[in-house]
Amino acid sequence: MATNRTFTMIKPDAVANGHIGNILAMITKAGFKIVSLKLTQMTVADAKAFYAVHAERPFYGELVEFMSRGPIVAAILEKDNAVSDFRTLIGATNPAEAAEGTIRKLYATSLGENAVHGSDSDENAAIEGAFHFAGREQF
Ligand code: 3AN
Repeated sequence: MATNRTFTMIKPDAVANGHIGNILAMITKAGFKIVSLKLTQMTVADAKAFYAVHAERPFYGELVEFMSRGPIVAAILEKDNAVSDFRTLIGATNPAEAAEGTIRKLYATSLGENAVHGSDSDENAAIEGAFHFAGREQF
């Protein structure tokens, strides 16, 4: 059954480059309600666990190093069709291929450092949200 929540992170590149406010504004203007939100930093162990699904990929080490190198903004977002609509709002994984007006087109710097994460399924949205937020932090 489709749910109406997705999980996102504003990644260390976009936080370091001062884009938190603009990205949150794009998210809320697109109709997403923020139901959980925090500035946090993943340890290397956290990033390894979060991206365990990519453990066999050649970019895993680089991804873990990048995602743990500085603060991120973690958030759970609510909207009808949240997972799919949020993937549309952020654009393609590679910013060079991202559509005009998408968050990655505007703020991502490279394929590896692509500004934002968006869950790829309802199941992963629930797992990823629970990874970062206790039940009492989900409104
Ligand atoms: P998406 O974030 O669009 O769902 P995934 O799940 O394929 O993309 O990849 C997860 C993350 O791994 C990406 N956001 C990106 O930071 C990184 N990544 C994906 N493919 C590559 C690659 N070929 N080289 C370096 N990093 C990559």
